[in-house]
Amino acid sequence: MRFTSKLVSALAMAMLALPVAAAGNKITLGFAQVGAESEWRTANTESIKKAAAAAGIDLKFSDAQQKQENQIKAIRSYIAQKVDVIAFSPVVESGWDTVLMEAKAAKIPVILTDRAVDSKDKSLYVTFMGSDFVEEGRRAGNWLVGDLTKNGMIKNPVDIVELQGTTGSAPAIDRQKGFAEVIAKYPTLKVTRSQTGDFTRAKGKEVMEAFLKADPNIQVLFAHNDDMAIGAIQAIEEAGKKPGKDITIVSIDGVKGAFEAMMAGKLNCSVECSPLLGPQLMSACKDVLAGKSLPKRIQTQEGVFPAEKAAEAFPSRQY
Ligand code: GZL
Repeated sequence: MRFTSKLVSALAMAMLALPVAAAGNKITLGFAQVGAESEWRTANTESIKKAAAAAGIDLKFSDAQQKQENQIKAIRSYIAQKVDVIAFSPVVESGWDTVLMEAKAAKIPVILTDRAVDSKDKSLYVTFMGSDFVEEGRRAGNWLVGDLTKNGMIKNPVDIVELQGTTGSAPAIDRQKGFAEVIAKYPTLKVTRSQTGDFTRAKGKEVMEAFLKADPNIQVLFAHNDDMAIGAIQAIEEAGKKPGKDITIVSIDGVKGAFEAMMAGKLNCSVECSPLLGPQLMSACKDVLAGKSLPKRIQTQEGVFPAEKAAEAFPSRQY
């Protein structure tokens, strides 16, 4: 008799310890999105919303207009609403420890998607799922070296300008690092100007206009995302030059607008960075709440699209 009652009370305790969601109720996910700054972000938001609906997960969603204080406010409101799990794409790497400790104190698991944080305390989040941005920068650099070698230009001095993503963001920091690592091996390749275009078309165009005024000999543009490259293409055309011919352009994301620009001969290469993280995020939410352990890092797999491959690949693109 004593043994049975002990077993019953142990089971009851175990049930109490499980999050409510795991007991068969609908999971509530609070997602704090960066903003709506680019085609990539729009596709990422769509992937998350569609995947939540398909997974039967109740999604609370906020758009921070690329402001960290708005993301922090949103995370705090999810904590107050006692959601089952929180996920977000940190607009910048730093300044998250305090709010993540509040989520930890409230026993709400946090999943990082797309961008990473620089917190030393890895216990503040369950997993980080997203691309390897340093590798994306290397791929852009390696494509450029291959293209310049093929065109017999690698031995001559080449002026490269760089449109950086949002200052302090993981993709901007890491893509710049990866690209610089590759071109450092070629003394003729120099990044003569590098400035943030904040991942938007408008800012990319504005900064490229300034670059063109300052340096009429620009031969290459490396843009940290396709939206800034598309803005820069407009600036190059308005300056009376041919984008993709007078100025070689390599960018990152692989969005529809980039494929259209490549098929029009205005963009030379787009390194893929998949925004389609929704399904992976929803299964991670379910696993966490079911008490399963997740790897600290879940990396998305992606490729490189030179212009000559764009037309063939375009019909099967999902974003
Ligand atoms: C990368 C993502 C970046 C995209 C931009 O994973 O965070 O933010 O490259 C987007 O297009 O704005």
